[in-house]
Amino acid sequence: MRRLAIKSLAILALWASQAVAGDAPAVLRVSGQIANGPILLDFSQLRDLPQIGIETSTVVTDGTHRFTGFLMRDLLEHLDAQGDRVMATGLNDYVVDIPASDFMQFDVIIAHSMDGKALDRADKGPLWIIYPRDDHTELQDIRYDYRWVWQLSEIEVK
Ligand SMILES: Nc1nc2c(c(=O)[nH]1)N[C@H]1C(S)=C(S)[C@@H](COP(=O)(O)O)O[C@H]1N2
Ligand SMILES: [Mo]
Repeated sequence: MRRLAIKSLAILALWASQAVAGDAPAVLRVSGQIANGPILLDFSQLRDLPQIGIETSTVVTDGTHRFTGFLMRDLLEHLDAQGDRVMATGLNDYVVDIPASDFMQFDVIIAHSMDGKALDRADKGPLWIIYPRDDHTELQDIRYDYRWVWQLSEIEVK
């Protein structure tokens, strides 16, 4: 009984360390070719990255919106990522492979807010990959629309 309790505690501690990054719940898991991965990041860690705004239309909203988040290339650099692709996964298990060259060529952000309001998990949140669609005609293409992963939960560097 006593041994069992100790074992349960150990499992609980492990679960806690995996589920919680810092003090707050994790919102993004990053795995694959990074310096110290896999890593779980919470909102406060993500907000420590330089915050960027992008004003753009999307294929799933009316009109233009102001998205706030951080540059994908800043996150990858921060984690010392080595790879030429990123596999992005959403909470609904949607998965897409994105060439890392997109992040050098364009200011692609991982947005946490739209028009100053946190993205809702029930809608496209908590995180949504946003391309600066209105600034580049070549981004107004179905090949890029696939890469706007909403409800983003994990990225794997390959
Ligand atoms: N999490 C998640 N992101 C996603 C998708 C999805 O099913 N789940 N669909 C993708 C596709 S195929 C496109 S064209 C765009 C727009 O999808 P929507 O019109 O279904 O919202 O979002 C992309 N991001
Ligand atoms: Mo699509």
